[in-house]
Amino acid sequence: MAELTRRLGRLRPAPENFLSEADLKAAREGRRRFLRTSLLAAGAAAGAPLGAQAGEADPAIVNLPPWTTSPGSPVAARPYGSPSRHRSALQRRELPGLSPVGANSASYCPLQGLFGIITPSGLHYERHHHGWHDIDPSRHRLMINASRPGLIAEPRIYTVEDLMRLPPVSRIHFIECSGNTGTERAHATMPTVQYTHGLLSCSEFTGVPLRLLLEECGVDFRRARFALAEGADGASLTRTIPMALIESGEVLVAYGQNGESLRPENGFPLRLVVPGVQGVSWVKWLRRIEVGDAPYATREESLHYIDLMPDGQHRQYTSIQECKSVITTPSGGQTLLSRGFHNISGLAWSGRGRVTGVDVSVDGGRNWRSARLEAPVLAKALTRFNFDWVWDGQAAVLQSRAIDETGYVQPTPAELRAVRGTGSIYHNHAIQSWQVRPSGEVVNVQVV
Ligand SMILES: Nc1nc2c(c(=O)[nH]1)N[C@H]1C(S)=C(S)[C@@H](COP(=O)(O)O)O[C@H]1N2
Ligand SMILES: [Mo]
Repeated sequence: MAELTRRLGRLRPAPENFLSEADLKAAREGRRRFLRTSLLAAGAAAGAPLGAQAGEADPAIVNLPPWTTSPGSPVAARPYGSPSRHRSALQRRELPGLSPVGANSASYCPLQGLFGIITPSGLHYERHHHGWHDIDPSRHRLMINASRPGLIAEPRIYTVEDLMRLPPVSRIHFIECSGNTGTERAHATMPTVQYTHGLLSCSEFTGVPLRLLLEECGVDFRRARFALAEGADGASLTRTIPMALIESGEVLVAYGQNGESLRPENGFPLRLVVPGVQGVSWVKWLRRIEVGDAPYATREESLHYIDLMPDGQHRQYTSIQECKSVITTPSGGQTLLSRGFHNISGLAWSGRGRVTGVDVSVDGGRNWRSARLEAPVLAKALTRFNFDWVWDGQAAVLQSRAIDETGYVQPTPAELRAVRGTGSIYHNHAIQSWQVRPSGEVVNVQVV
């Protein structure tokens, strides 16, 4: 970890901001103007209105820009659209030194630059145990079989087209790697929210409830209490899924993501969607479901994805991602360029259902006030919250604390450590703190 942190020290903060250098320059100029205006309006407290006085000769108003005086690009210039080049700094990023092999690695979602709750598919975080493939869907199959006779009436093999002919459902859900925020379990390490919380994304997934397929195969649900999901990648990633989750109808065999087919990195042509459950169970490039009557104790559930508890025992088959939240703006690596009004914005989620509230503290957890939850607030999906804040230029520590419909309150790092210790790298869902320095710089700190 020390090595990792040392390497990270070399990361330049600028690319972690979603603002381009030009944006930052403009913002700094705006700040100078702001200071001038504040001086003029002597006595006016923090909270001076944004924007310049219209009397000022702003060249962006006075001179007609080329986009007003010339024709734009033709409609057919981009058969498949892409983001503005002015937002090219907004990228998923790999953690330097996390893995010596790019095919067994992760990329982090730039949460600091996203709005609302849906993750653009091209910025969805990635975690591959053995790299990704762009699988030819015509050569892909989903087989459903059983570990022993009697659990299923008829094993079946589905093509992707077969599945797309069945009645589809579309649902918005978050997916979070259980290793998300794992680096922060003992102390603050990562410089930005992208690296502390970026193994998190939220999409609208479209597919077929797995229950429907199992019903078609005549599964004996009284005896088949578990299912094994298997991926077609070289990792042959396998995870046990409790049948109760499948019977609830929530588990999907998905082919759609945000209105189009899954991206290859996210499992095209088929992936399992297991709402509320840790990312590893959302098997990508799904090729097989085996129904059985006992958990499978695969490599990914006996060697990895187990939680070492303070008493030396391992928790196995942990799956639900607990209630958690994080402030994404302002967050580590960003800089507040002026005193005055700042919107504090963040994300909250719970693997157990809906988020019912988010509290925000600007003084390191001494005082809390409720944040606004923005619609829609959906079960097992990201929820966006916003909070009005006037920064007085003093040091501040920003925190958010989420509560879900089961009444579970997101714990402090100390509370979580008291029950879980620091041995596990998984399931750290403790409160995150960002310190705002008088200089306006925002840094990762841990308040226990
Ligand atoms: N077949 C297969 N499925 C997989 C993985 C994998 O390596 N192979 N990685 C798992 C892990 S650990 C996570 S966190 C999620 C990541 O999904 P994403 O890459 O779409 O974000 O996929 C899971 N499903
Ligand atoms: Mo993961």
